[in-house]
Amino acid sequence: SEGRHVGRTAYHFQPAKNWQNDPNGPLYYNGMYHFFYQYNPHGALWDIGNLSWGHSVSGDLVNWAPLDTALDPTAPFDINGCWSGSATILPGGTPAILYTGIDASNEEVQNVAFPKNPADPLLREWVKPSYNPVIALPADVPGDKFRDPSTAWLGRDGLWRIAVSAEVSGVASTLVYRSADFLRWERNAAPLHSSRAAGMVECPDLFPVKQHGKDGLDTSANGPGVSHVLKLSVMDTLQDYYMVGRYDDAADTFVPAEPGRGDDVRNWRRFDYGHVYASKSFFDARKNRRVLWSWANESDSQADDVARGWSGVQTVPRKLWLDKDGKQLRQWPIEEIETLRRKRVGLRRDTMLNAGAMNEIVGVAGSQADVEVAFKIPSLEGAEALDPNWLLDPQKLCGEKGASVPGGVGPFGLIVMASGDLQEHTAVFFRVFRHHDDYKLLMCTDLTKSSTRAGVYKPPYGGFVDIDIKEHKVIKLRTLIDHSVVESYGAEGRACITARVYPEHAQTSNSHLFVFNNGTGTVKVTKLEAWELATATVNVGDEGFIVS
Ligand code: DQQ
Repeated sequence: SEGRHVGRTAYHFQPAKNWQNDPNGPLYYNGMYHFFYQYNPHGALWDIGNLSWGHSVSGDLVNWAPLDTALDPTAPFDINGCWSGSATILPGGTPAILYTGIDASNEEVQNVAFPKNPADPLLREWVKPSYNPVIALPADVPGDKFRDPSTAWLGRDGLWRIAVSAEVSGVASTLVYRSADFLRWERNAAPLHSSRAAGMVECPDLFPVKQHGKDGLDTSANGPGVSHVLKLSVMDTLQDYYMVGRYDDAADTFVPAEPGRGDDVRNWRRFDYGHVYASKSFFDARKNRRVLWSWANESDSQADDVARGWSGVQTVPRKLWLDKDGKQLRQWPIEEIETLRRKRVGLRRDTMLNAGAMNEIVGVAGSQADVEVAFKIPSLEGAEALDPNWLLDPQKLCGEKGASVPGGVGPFGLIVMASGDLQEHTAVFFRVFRHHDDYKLLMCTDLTKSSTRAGVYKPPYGGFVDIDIKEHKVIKLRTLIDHSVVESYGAEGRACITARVYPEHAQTSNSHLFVFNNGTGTVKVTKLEAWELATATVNVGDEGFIVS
């Protein structure tokens, strides 16, 4: 029906219909990418007792073919739901899944599952051995607070480790379990991380990153030149946070690179300042990179979800690596997305944007595009002074100083998903502030004008970009526009903002795209390229899908 297609994305991962949430068990096996996800096969809403693992396969992380669900709540150890978990490639190359089952007494336990036939390139069927659960609920953990096993990694002692989220005697903890055989797991006395401050965390991810270069590492890699990243999803804010640090596999300890941020995860760094949660990474051995998936929920009403018949998308898979500063991660859409680029338009090199400039980018469909733009700031002189209070709440600052509020250096950026009369538009922009002898770069995605519809969550999103702006006089922005998704990468992947938008005009007319400057100081667009993107084949059936 027509309604189903409103806001449906063209190249973000979605099942054909129904509800999806967390990314689960991404893996690369025998030339094929597998993606699993929290899925309700019975409807468009999350349903506590009805979660299965949806399953799709791909040769390129862009085009996906749907398969039958991989895990369904059918056994005593998961009869009330197959919740989130991860995949691990075992020695010999066979994958294993660890996931949380909600058992017959409504308690969270950890289960294992294996491919029924490892020779099947599609890994269609998964077997849940009857000896499950492999990890029962510990006595000091409430039945509803023990979940989300990570991908396992091997220590030098030859034992597997996994991280599991739990609330232990009221304290949000990331527990580590060890195992020699993947079946019998023993809990470490000390958690990898714990904090009284933030409440329950979910979906822990611990993975290594190279200190130099953009290549990824297998999850078990460690040693000289390797740092680790601990990522936790905080229920309280529904945000993902990470910390870079040193993981010691002898003691199973994680020492943060930025101890000043404390143990309250809410003060750690963010992958994304927008609307994403429950992210999970995997090592892509095919291209030697670490790839991150994240769930972006809908921001309209449940009634809308039901009417459409679906809910939830995944962000574009992102390559992820450690910045030279040893503290922040950089993210970039996997290069395969560029295979969707079709018609290309550009702006004349070195176009000057004076105060109030707003140049339309014509010639590409504004609702399905990939835009890359570089802004050169000739002078930082006019930058507004930063009120120190603003440092605490960049999101609020993005609201108070929106795209229409003139500044000194900025706001400049893109206006996307705009109606012809501009009544509806989403602004993605930067603004530079002077802060003592230094500068701060703010990045925002402002949704307040994104739709004329009421009952839609339309906040301003934003964060400060960790970059030395005196050195980088060129600020780059890449925005992926996909009907109801505006996914932006600021300053070469130093800050990301993913937003969901529901403009009314998109149902009947085209969306417009602009580059703008609303600062008093001129900025120069040294480069602007925009591509219309083709529609990927995402779970629309298996015609044309070739198994190599
Ligand atoms: N969603 C899953 C849980 C996880 C939560 C259930 C995070 O396993 O903790 O659908 O979104």
